[in-house]
Amino acid sequence: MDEEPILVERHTGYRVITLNRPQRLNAVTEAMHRSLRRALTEAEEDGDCRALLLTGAGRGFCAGQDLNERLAKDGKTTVLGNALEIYYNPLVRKLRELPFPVVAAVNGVAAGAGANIALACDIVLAARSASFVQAFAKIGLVPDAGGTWLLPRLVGLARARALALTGEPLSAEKAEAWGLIWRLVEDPELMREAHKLCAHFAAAPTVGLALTKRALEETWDNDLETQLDLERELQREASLTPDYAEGVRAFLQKRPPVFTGRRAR
Ligand code: T3D
Repeated sequence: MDEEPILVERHTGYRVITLNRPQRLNAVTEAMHRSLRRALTEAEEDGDCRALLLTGAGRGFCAGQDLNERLAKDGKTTVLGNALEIYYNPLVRKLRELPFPVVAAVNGVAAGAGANIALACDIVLAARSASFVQAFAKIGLVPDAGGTWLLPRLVGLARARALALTGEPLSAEKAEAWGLIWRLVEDPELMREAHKLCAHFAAAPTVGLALTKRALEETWDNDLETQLDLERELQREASLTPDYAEGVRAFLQKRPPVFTGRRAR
């Protein structure tokens, strides 16, 4: 029987999704896309899930699209576009829109769409041995899975251009120094740190964090006036949550807060 393309673990308050094709550095197949979509929807619909951890099995995080699916027996390649519309674009949108933090634990090489899927997550931790490769340039493609949007915003146009046009690997150390990722972690510590972060989010004021994600997502397209209006609206919504009331009470009573992550008061 074929191995499962992803593995899902349930922990208290969060889930872990592991891309699971280690012999192919977790290159993405249609079957993996379908499983991933299902797993993300289930996590979103589970009111007790307040964070998500995405990682890869074996020595890689994800080598992007499985190129075996792109070469037909007659040696011809597939015309692309549909695959992005059907699989990659909804995946990136979903990662950005999930109403809780998504942590990527990049355990090894992240290439092509694999790199940009990692960067689409809210917080990226990378093992020292990991690297980020905009591999598209090596096979005549354009960075996708949000890469052309994210890269210049994260590292500036000069570095984004060089990464995208050369396809040179970027070490985790440089990725951290350039602000491409949140933090580099020594290899043996990676999963412990990633779980620690998710456990923290599992006890956090989830609705406030979801609204924060939205504010940061929309900031790129807004001028200051529009963003101030958005902050007012989101803050109004946040202030209606029981977690806000609990946060204020706990602060004034000098005790740790107990957040439920629930929406309505
Ligand atoms: O098509 C669409 O739907 C549009 C969307 C496109 C999105 C994309 O992601 S396009 C970009 C696709 N990805 C790549 O071009 C990366 C290809 N891989 C590599 O360049 C290298 O494997 C790495 C730099 C990622 C890692 O190099 P290395 O030396 O550490 O490992 P390796 O020996 O190259 O790979 C290990 C095995 O994984 C190897 O198989 P083997 O020889 O042991 O049987 C290799 O063929 C396989 N593998 C790695 N990447 C892919 C792959 N097999 C299929 N597809 C891959 N993308």
